[in-house]
Amino acid sequence: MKAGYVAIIGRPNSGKSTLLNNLLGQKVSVTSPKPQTTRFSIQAVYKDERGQIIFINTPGVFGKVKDALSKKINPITSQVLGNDVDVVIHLVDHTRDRDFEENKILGIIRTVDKPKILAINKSDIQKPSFLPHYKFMETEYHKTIMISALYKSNLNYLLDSIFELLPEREKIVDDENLPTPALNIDGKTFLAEIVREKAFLFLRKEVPYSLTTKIDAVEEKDDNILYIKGRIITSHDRYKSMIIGAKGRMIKEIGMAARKELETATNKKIFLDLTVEVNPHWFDELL
Ligand SMILES: Nc1nc2c(ncn2[C@@H]2O[C@H](COP(=O)(O)OP(=O)(O)OP(=O)(O)O)[C@@H](O)[C@H]2O)c(=O)[nH]1
Ligand SMILES: [Mg+2]
Repeated sequence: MKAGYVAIIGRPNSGKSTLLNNLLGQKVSVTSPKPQTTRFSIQAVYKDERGQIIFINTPGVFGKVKDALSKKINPITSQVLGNDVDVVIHLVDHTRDRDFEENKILGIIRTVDKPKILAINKSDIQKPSFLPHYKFMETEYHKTIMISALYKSNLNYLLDSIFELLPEREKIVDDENLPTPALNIDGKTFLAEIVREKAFLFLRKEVPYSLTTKIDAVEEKDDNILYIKGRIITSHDRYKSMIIGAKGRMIKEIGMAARKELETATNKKIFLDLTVEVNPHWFDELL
């Protein structure tokens, strides 16, 4: 059989997490319209009769790194590529101009001597398009594929192309009874990510970047109810009041959206108890 590690690399917001989720057919990585949603690399297994692919999703590489959070997040992609990967997927968004940020990624990718696929995402959008800017890069890649990660178009062709490039090898992980869809995060981290995703969706401007989320307890009560206790931790008092919102409306909205999604995913009734606290040093503990 074929087996190997496949890294998904690209600038923030190009659709890497959306692509991973839709390749797998289940959500393992949170997504949002805001850049730098993903903060750590997530590994997940795809398998079919041809073999096994361990996808490694990465956080988007920022062009200009100024803040403490980006400084922690930006090197992750280079670290992933420093390990053994068999194929690299460079995901680009043709609806955005190819600027120095994309060149920075290209620079990182050029250091890797492995087969590379240029996947041009968001093919469902016609305008604006900077397609010629990306087509120009084609010669550096084994293959160029137009896809829509969101609408799942051409993903089968992308998978075919990945399998073609992967080596013949035995299974890398035992994929029969994986406890969580993603290999390197536990259940509580996954729940915390869902809450963080909703915070990214509802909160504006810099507020999502001021916070992280933690799940402290998950208890199963007898009548199919899951009791989840979580915290949103932010760096400043002024953000805390924005996260809570007038009359507690914002935190309620975030909690409700997270609860709905978790109920669908687990098929259980969820009781989600969310509180907000301030800790200016939460960056230090980031994975
Ligand atoms: N129209 C369209 N939108 C897409 C497509 N793929 C992703 N998106 C949207 O682009 C935005 C960013 O998607 P993500 O998957 O979070 O992007 P990412 O590359 O993981 O972003 P970071 O984690 O911040 O690096 C979301 O609003 C997605 O819905 C696509 O094929 N077509
Ligand atoms: Mg992402």
